[in-house]
Amino acid sequence: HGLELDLRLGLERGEFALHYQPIVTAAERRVVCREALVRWHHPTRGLVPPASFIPLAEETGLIDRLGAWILRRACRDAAAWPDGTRVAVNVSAAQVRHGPLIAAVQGALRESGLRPDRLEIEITESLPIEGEAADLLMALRRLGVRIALDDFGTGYSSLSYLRRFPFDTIKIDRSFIADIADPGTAAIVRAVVGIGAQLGATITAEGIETEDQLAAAQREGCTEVQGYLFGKPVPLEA
Ligand code: G
Ligand code: G
Ligand code: MN
Ligand code: NA
Repeated sequence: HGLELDLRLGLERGEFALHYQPIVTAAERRVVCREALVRWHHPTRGLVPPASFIPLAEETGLIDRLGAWILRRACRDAAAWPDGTRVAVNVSAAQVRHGPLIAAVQGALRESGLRPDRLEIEITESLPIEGEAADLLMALRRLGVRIALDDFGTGYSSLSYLRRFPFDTIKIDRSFIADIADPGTAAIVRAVVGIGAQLGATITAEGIETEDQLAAAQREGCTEVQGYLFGKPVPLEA
């Protein structure tokens, strides 16, 4: 597999970079977090999007090394942010299932000196929270790291998921925001906000692209928002 070899070489040659997308308060649009999104600057293929190499990295087990690099880089970057904002890092189900994720998180925190509660790990409903995965997530949480549920509402088991783990943040999938002008969809968002409040979780609305969507998300009670309206993923310098 040509791309697999390239992936290995790319890790050695430092071809990966992190882009960051801001997450802001709904009320004041104050930046509270930045989500790290990995990019691959391939020498001949150009910019390869994560959807084209994350699945391959998962299949080949390279995700553990790539994931460790992402965590180290994100924590080091965030430690230098003077405003004490959080950094969010996406983690694949494969990393939680069999990866040495705890050691990677601990190493990244120790090396960077980042306070654990400034790191938020994003997982999706594609990860069954049971057995070792549940233990690992709880261990992360005991380190003081925040755990976010990404793309909430797109899986087949959204509600039972909330029962299985005390998430610090629930990110409502952008498909709900795209359709929030519909009263039925707005009612679902409102209900999720209510559940989140009872559980003590922060509710983030993803994929806000227009002022109308922002107004609606705010009206339904979302406290944090993310989307192209506030900024696309960009290199740290930007
Ligand atoms: O940035 P972009 O919209 O191309 O990201 C597409 C998807 O790739 C995201 O939804 C996310 O699930 C995944 N992704 C992006 N960055 C990372 C990362 O650092 N680690 C993992 N595991 N997945 C990522
Ligand atoms: O699955 P995850 O939420 O991690 O995916 C993050 C990706 O979602 C980002 O890399 C970005 O490309 C995409 N994204 C972020 N904000 C918006 C938005 O406002 N509109 C759309 N269409 N995509 C977005
Ligand atoms: Mn995410
Ligand atoms: Na998402």
